[in-house]
Parts: sequence; C-alpha cells; structure tokens
Amino acid sequence: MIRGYYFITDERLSKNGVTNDVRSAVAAGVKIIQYRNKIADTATMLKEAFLLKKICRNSAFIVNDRIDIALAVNADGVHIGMEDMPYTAARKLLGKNKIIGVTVHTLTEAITAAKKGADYLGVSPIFATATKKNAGPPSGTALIKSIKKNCDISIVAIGGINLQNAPQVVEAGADALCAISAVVTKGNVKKEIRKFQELFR
Ligand code: TZP
Ligand code: MG
Repeated sequence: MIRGYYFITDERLSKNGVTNDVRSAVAAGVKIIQYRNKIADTATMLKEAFLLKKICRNSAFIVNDRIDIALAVNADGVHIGMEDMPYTAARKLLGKNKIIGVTVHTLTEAITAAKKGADYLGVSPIFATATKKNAGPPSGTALIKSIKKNCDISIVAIGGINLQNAPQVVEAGADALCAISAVVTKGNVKKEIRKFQELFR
C-alpha cells in the first residue's frame, strides 16, 4: 500500500535542480519517487535515471512513460498513462515484481486498471494545473471518493494540489498525493514535503 507524499521530478519547474530535489525527497523520508522528464533525449534520460536511482537507495524509484529506461536502470517500476504503452504489454516486459502505476481520469478507467493488476492508480487531475499540458478537466475530490468506494487499490491523487486544498484530498480518501509545483519551486523542498507528509499522520 502506498501512503503519504509521492514525489515527481520536474526539471522545468525545479528551483534547486532535479538531483537536489530527489536528495531532499529522500531526506524527507519519501517512499516513492518518480523520474518524469518530458524534454530530454534518451541518452540524457538514461544517465539521469542511473544517477537518481542511486540517490533513491531504499525509496522506490519509478520511471514515467519509459519502460525501456526503467528496464535499463533496473528501476522499481513505471508510471503509465492512457497514451503510453498499455498495461498488459508493460507488465509482460517488466515482470510481476515491478510496480506499475496507471493514470486514470474516470471511475471506469480505474476499475479497468485495477482489474488488470495495476499496483496503484494516479487519479488526475484533481484540480486545475498548468504543470501538465492536456491534463484534462479537473475531477475534484468526488472521483477519489468513488474510486475509493469501488476499488481496493492505492490511490495517488495528483494535479493542482497545494497545502490549502491537500486536506480535502486526504479527507476524500487518497492514500497518497503528489504536488509538483507546490514543492519544487520552493527554496526548501524538504521542508515543503514535510508539510504534506504531516497530513497523513
Ligand atoms: N499528471 C497529472 S497532473 C500532473 C501530472 C504529472 C501535474 C501535477 O503538477 P502540479 O504542479 O502538482 O499541479
Ligand atoms: Mg505518460
């Protein structure tokens, strides 16, 4: 079961650099860290993923979109969306022991992903966000509640979450949450992460 704050890298928004951000997340005790890079070429991504995986040590290291990069660095898992490699194909490549997280936007998608065997659901976007282009319309916390009621699988809420609205997200039943811009644009990333972690105590 995934619980607490889930960290995702963003090289465009990061104030201190992705490597330092991941160090801060590890120092804050974050248990699951996702390497997400939408602009680098494959060679750069591979190098960066190797480095970040080393920094993660005992925290689970997840690669966004790229099954090949995840396999090459022996990551703990991948995170895929509806436009990425479909779950069944990804599972075939990664084997049964790797973590596969799937982004969902509706209850139907959530039920389907859970049935197929996803390890957790990224429920997105909860609120409006400028961090991801074409994230789709915000679902609000109602979608978290209905997925919680219908699926026995970890829910990671994402999209437009900040310290003001995060309590509603936890209240709705999210097992974990990710806030990117609310964290990586800050000078003290570890301190910001700790504030979100407090909500799960
Ligand atoms: N997937 C769905 S929304 C999103 C991703 C990667 C961006 C979340 O960023 P922010 O800054 O926390 O809204
Ligand atoms: Mg994707």
